[in-house]
Amino acid sequence: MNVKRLLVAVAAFLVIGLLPGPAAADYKPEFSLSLVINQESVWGRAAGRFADVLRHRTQGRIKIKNYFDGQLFKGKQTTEFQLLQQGVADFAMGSTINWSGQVKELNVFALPFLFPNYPTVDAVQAGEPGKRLFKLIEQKGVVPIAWGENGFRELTNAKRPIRRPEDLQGLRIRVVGIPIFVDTFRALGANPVTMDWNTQALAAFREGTVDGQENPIGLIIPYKIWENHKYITLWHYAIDPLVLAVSAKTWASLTPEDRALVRKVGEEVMALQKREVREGLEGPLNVLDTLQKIYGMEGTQLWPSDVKAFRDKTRLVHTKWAEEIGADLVRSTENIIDGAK
Ligand code: X2X
Repeated sequence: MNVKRLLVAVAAFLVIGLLPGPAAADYKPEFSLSLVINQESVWGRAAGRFADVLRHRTQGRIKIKNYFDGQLFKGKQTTEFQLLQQGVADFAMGSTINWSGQVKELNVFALPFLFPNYPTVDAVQAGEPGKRLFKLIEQKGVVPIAWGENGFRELTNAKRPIRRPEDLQGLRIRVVGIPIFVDTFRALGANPVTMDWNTQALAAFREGTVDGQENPIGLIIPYKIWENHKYITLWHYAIDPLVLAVSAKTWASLTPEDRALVRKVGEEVMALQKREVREGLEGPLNVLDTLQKIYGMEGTQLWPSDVKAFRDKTRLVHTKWAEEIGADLVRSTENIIDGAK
């Protein structure tokens, strides 16, 4: 190589080296991420991890501020998806329950007593139904990154043990403001009351203005619901997946390299989140024992023979909502579940 060529090569190298990295200056100084819950739960900790790791791996180009406790949607948890659509929230780590008003197909996870266990949840998400749901979310202006999990939703109440549908008769049960939950609890003979989690429900549990509620153990413990509700029924009546997603507007503002990085970090963080939230529920620790011994709850574990009575009572809810969700999607979900049994 002659000297001139060498100089050109060195100059080119220097120029490339001095070019600014992916257009950091064009990014917002801070991206927002919406969450309905606090930072104590596995769900909340995952958001902290996502922000920390992304900031580190992008050398500070992407800084995320987590807005816990529903700060961005102020008392309307069922509008979180709209914040993503509008770009008011750049990111959200949200429950499919809260997004099902805008993406009605997400109600498939709330069909009563449909998912028997975790492997079927994973298989459905990884399979055709999961891919279809992600596409539907994307068509609405929100880019889904990865599935996580709040957990199977269990029932707690302050009045009595619940093993049969008759035990639920007349109890005031707080549910999220989505119609499938109202239909389900009405079909079971309860009196469902819809309330926003942060602005209404937590106070209602403390003050006893409702008799019970339904949420995964992963929230029942950190939110100390055991202080007000002595009874817990482990009935796995609905699975509550999470989705880490980003507003399409925000997504378009990122460089391709940063999009790939956000996706990679998001997938890793959410895979770990899912494992963590299941740990202790399926491991050597007997969760019922923990709830009873440590938290003083009285637990009722429903076995398949007990679940049958609840499933029979909610049969019409299934029929009605399978139609709303789309017969194809429900069939393809049920085929995977049946195949795994
Ligand atoms: O409101 C609830 O029950 C919660 C926190 O589980 C959801 O956001 C779905």
